[in-house]
Amino acid sequence: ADIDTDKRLAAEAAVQEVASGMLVGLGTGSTAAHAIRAIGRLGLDIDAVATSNASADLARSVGIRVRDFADVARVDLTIDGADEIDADFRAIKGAGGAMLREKVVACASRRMIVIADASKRVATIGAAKLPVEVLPFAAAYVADRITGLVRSATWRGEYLTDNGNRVLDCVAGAYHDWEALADAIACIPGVVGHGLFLKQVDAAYIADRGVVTRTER
Ligand code: DER
Repeated sequence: ADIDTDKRLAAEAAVQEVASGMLVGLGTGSTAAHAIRAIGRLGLDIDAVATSNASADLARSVGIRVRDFADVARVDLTIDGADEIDADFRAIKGAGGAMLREKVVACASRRMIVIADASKRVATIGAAKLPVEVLPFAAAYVADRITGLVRSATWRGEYLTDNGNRVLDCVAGAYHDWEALADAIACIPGVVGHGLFLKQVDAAYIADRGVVTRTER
């Protein structure tokens, strides 16, 4: 099976956990898009919240009722992709630029599942760039502060997130204290989000050449 088929298989396996009456968090990216389409095909009586405008549009296009997350405090189940996920269920997310809303929805979820093809499964996170969402007002200040914390930090051009913020793609390197790094980055005033998901993931569905493996934290 090719990579996209694996993404679809992982998504379709995870979507079996969606039940009528649930409020479901919809992730962002190409793997999450497979989950959104699969949920649409199930035709269940669910409400959804989306982690990006793109995912909200896709969900509505396949008949899923999407609510404004601002009106919602708790989510039953969130299904989302990742750039990397390791054996301790630590993930790096944000290649798609949605990590701030993804983090909020993941933290509001009773259960959060990562779906991915095998290329995302790593022994330990850190090879993938670590995206940091930055308030434009604070751009130069945050870039200066973050340089002391990571190996390198590069602006994702003029890209703006759904929240109107900019993104610094950081190379953390073979870090050992990811909690300390996450805290240090998060407390820089002007940083509004980052892609380290160290505690949010409860389970993973990983597809490798047509075979899906589910693991639980
Ligand atoms: O940006 C994100 O967090 C996405 O979930 C991303 O990490 C995964 O995108 P993909 O499914 O297209 O690889």
